[in-house]
Amino acid sequence: MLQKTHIQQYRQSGFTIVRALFSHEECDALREHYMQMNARGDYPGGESIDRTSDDSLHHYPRIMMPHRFEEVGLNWLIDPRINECLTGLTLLEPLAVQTMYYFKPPGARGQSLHQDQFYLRTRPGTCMAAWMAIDRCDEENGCLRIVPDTGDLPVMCTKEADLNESFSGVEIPLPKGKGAVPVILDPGDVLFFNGQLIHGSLPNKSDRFRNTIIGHYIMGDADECSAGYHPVYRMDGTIVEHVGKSERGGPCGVWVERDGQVVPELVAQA
Ligand SMILES: O=C(O)CCC(=O)C(=O)O
Repeated sequence: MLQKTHIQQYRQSGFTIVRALFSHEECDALREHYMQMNARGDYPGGESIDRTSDDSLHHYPRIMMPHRFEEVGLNWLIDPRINECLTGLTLLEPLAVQTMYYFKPPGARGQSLHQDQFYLRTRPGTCMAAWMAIDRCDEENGCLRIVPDTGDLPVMCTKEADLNESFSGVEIPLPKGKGAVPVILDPGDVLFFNGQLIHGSLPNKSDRFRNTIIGHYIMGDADECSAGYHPVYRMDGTIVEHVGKSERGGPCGVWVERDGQVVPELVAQA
């Protein structure tokens, strides 16, 4: 569970890893459950399955928002262990808004570098992610990569991403000297990180899947978040009514050099 060192690391850098928060047996059960859901092809919303495609992601598209239509997803999203970690790290009450299940089969593209707050638009404050490995996640199968020292950035401006490498079309450019580092996780390890931290993943070059489940949370001081993340749930599974819907817009950050250092500067969005 959460130790002082996790809290210190999170406060300094916007992320921390809690190892073995869930057991291997729990991960096996989640994998089996969602593999069966893919085999039945009966999940609503999100991306549709195309078993004839050359793109392995179309055979195993992400399951979006399972907590909205089945208990396994909701129970994971509001699990007391995750609640305890989020509360301990931020000293705020988490409110749950998103689940995603990624299969990331062999050959699948990754997701270009981004910040979650670009999508969630939590105001005031930021959002949090709980990113749990169901399989071992390493460089070969396209583990998550994070960019150190970015946990306190503003929302950064984006450019077009390379769609051969990424299923998402936008990415944050990095200045010279900054780079993403791999986060190697075993089943049941959970990476917690805030909505400012730049992260993403590269393609799965292995012959293994990279199953993961991801939860997103806005923190209890938030008045609003993007419309797509409603309804907002308390960690007891009840729905919160007071959170509004935030609009797109506002300035974003670009990298500029000042006094020999590359720092973000806010500009109006193009
Ligand atoms: O798991 C991945 O490869 C990327 C997921 C991610 O960055 C996200 O959901 O924000």
